[in-house]
Amino acid sequence: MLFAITREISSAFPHCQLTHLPRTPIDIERARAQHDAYEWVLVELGCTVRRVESDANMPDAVFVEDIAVVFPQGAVITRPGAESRCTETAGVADALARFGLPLRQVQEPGTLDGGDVLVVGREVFIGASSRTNAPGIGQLRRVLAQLGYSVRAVPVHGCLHLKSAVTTVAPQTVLINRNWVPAEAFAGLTLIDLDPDEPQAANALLVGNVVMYSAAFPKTRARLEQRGVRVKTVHVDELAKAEGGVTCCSLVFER
Ligand code: CIR
Repeated sequence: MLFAITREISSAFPHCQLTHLPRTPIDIERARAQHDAYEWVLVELGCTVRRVESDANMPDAVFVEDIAVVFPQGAVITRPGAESRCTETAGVADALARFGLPLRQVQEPGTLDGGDVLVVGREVFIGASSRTNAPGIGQLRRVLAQLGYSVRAVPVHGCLHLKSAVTTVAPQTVLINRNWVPAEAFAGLTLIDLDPDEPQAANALLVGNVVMYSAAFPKTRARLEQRGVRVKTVHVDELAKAEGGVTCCSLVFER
């Protein structure tokens, strides 16, 4: 069965972390409505959705992707690179434990955000970003080596996470912004470039054989469809004001 863990939008959401975007007013009710619609699309795509509660001490909790990396053999709870987000780990660990998944945890001095982890088959790309440091990458590399995955560290510049710059849209195929990550790191994969007018457009969530994708990027969407990718659009512009995209709002896994 396919599951998706999501997390309630905190009442403190307007006080979220921001790194590359200026702060603009966030309409929390509109954000919640967009988040509900996002969850319904996950259901349409075959997921059973489990929404974890949040509270006023975790403004960024909705971006649950950053708090864990889930593999069929177990999950790694991260140690988020933004200190304000460390309050988020316990609730996600509890939720994942209910699925019977063995849990490991990134330890100090490592920091790692799940948004920096891109799995393509047996290969795992980990972004060296402002949130994910070398000890964090080293710790995940050791865990994944035991599970038979190879790991490649990728420098990330100009955006928050690796998955702001590159995501999977079909088997062995990624959508990429080459200005933020070096394309050579993904040699051997099929690369689809985003439309240059839409630099934020690389974040797509592949569920089964359908890509969930923000309605804000029609030009890149057309490119994806020309390449035979099936796309389902969602309106997530209120969530994007907090620097989140479609991958950030769920942890999707088979169980
Ligand atoms: C943060 O800065 O942590 C949040 N405001 C946005 C996190 C987005 N997460 C992601 O791209 N995986």
